[in-house]
Amino acid sequence: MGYLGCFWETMKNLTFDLLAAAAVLAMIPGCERQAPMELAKAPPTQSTQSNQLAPESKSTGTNNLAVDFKAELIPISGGRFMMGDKNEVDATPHEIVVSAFHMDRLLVTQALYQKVMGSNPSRWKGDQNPVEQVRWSDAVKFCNKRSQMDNLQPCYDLETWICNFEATGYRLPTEAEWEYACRAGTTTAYFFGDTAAKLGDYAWFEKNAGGRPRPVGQKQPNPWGLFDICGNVWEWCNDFYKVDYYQESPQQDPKGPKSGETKVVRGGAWKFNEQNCRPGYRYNENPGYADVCFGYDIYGFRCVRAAAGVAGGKDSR
Ligand SMILES: [Ca+2]
Repeated sequence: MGYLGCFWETMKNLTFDLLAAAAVLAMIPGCERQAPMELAKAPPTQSTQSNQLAPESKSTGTNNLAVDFKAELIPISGGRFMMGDKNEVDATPHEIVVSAFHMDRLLVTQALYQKVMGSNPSRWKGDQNPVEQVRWSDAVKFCNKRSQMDNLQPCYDLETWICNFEATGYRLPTEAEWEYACRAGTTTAYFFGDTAAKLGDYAWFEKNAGGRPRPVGQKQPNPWGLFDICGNVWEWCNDFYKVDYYQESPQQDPKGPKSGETKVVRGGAWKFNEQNCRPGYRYNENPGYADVCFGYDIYGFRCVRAAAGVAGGKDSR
């Protein structure tokens, strides 16, 4: 075999190896959308903010941000609401009843994630930026670890990934809880009205984010005090996604299908448009159970806890 033949043989093997690697990744749930090329073309370009964990005291008084950064939970009273968005094929409006729970008023920050997990997977580094490049499986591991740090009973079985809703610890919101909290008693397309005209007052999205996620808590909260509930990063929910789930879901505290390929994410993100930031808009992503999969810099989360598990309403970190 001549030089050229050897070259082509090498190229063929190389191509085969790449295809094989891609095929292996594609077979693992959670890897379809985040191909290695996607990561390769988008390296962290800069990190102007310190990657070190800020002392707690740094979060108060020294700037004009709307909130300090304690991870406080907000009590959400139970109630009844119309879940869905009439403009979406997978979100037929229907009445749902949600029990009381408590929800993080802020997205999980990189500082909190670092404190709990000892690592920070985010692409866009910054203590008060939302953690991103977290898979669903990373988010639930965080929930369990955070529960243990607060002497609470972890909700997740990390072998079956099943959530124990009776446990006192942290978990991801159900899709219904997330939408109920986001709508905050409103019945309009957005919690501030039927058009997106004021979205920039409440959310970081493609028109104002400047191509990256932003520190949490800088925009106005929704009527129930939840910051960045629309935009900034998509928020992992506990539920599996199913396109026609609303046709079969129970009216009281729906918890999603028993099984599925993908998990629900909600709320839109810094590189998505106004429509994606609607409270009723459903999106979904592979959970990334396997370690070879990568997180994506548009996905983050906030935690909830059962109302009964929160003593005296005082819960902060
Ligand atoms: Ca959000």
